[in-house]
Parts: sequence; C-alpha cells; structure tokens
Amino acid sequence: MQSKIGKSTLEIVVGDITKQDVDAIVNAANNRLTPGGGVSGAIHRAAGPKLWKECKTLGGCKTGEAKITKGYNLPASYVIHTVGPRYSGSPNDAVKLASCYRSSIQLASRYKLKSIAFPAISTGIYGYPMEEAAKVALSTIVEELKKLDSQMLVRLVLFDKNAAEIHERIFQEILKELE
Ligand code: AR6
Repeated sequence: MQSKIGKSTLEIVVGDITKQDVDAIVNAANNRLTPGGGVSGAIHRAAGPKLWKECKTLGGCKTGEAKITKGYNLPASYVIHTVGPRYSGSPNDAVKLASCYRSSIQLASRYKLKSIAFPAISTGIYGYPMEEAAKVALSTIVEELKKLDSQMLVRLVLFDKNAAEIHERIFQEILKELE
C-alpha cells in the first residue's frame, strides 16, 4: 500500500532490501559498522567488500545516529547505516528507534536523495517486538515527511507478509488520525 504524506509518498512492500532500486537503502547496523548478520550481512554481501572498507573509515556509529556510504554493487547509490536499540522494554527504546528513522531521513534530505528504503530496524537480532517497532517507525516517518519541503519516496521493505500486514494496519490507523 502507499499514501501521500505532504509532498512525499510512504509505501509498504514485502521484499528484499538489497534489491531495491532507490537512491539509498538503510542498513540496520551495529555500533562498529561491521557487516554482522541479518539484513546488514545481506547488504554487505550484495554490495561487495568495498562497503566494509569504507565503513572501517567512519569511526563507528552511535545508537540512533546515521552515517552514509556509497552503495557499490547494490542497485541503490547509497547506504545509510543506522544503529537501532537492542530492545530492553524501557521507554528509551522508542526514543532511540525514532531517532534512527529521523536521522536517516534527514541525512537523505541533506544529500538531496529522492527515494529511500528502510527495513524494520531492530526487529530481528535486536529483539524489538514488530508491532511496537512499527508504531514508532511509521509515526516518525510520517512526522518527518510532513516537515519536508522537497519530495521523497520512503519505502518500508518488510521481509515477510506478516510483518507487512502489521505495518499496513498501523499505517491505516495513523492515516485515520491524520484525517
Ligand atoms: N530485506 C529486508 N528485511 C530483511 C532482510 C532483507 N534482505 N533480511 C532481514 N530482514 P536484523 P536488527 C529483516 O536482525 O534487529 C546485525 O548483525 C528481519 O526479518 O537484520 O536491527 C547487525 O550487525 C528483521 O525484521 O537487524 C546488528 O548487530 C529486520 O530486517 C544487528 O544485526 C531487522 O533484522 C541488528 O539487529
């Protein structure tokens, strides 16, 4: 599904983030920006070894912050690396997760990128419950897109149908509140 938010568009799809033909894909990274497993391992495998070479020069990344590299062998020109929180059940988890989405969109905007694809940050190895994470992700993306002067396509790429359905339901609820 997709919907207009201000001048921009937010869409939810089932798919593989490494295959997305957008200006930037977002990596659910760790603080040292090492390739790791999960979506990050898949992105590094698809981008090739030059991605890790560039990551090594960046001095890591703090939780909730974002750094940008080239996309190398990926269809996307750039990778935005952001580090989600490990789920602990404290209110700070949502603050940090929101900051990942906000920082990534703001970085994309500074680079004048027109399209960005996100995975569901923190919902794998870092253990964030999908529904709780979806609320934070979608409300933050909507908030950022409303503020944006330029046009941007934000695509949330979920790995399976169940995750996509959760995101679609929560997105509908947020859209209703916006009416
Ligand atoms: N495309 C889209 N989504 C994917 C893909 C893919 N190719 N592969 C997995 N997912 P995770 P985290 C989904 O664990 O929880 C790494 O080792 C997956 O189903 O990749 O933020 C880092 O180095 C899940 O819903 O990220 C860190 O140490 C979501 O992507 C740590 O894992 C995120 O799962 C970060 O953990």
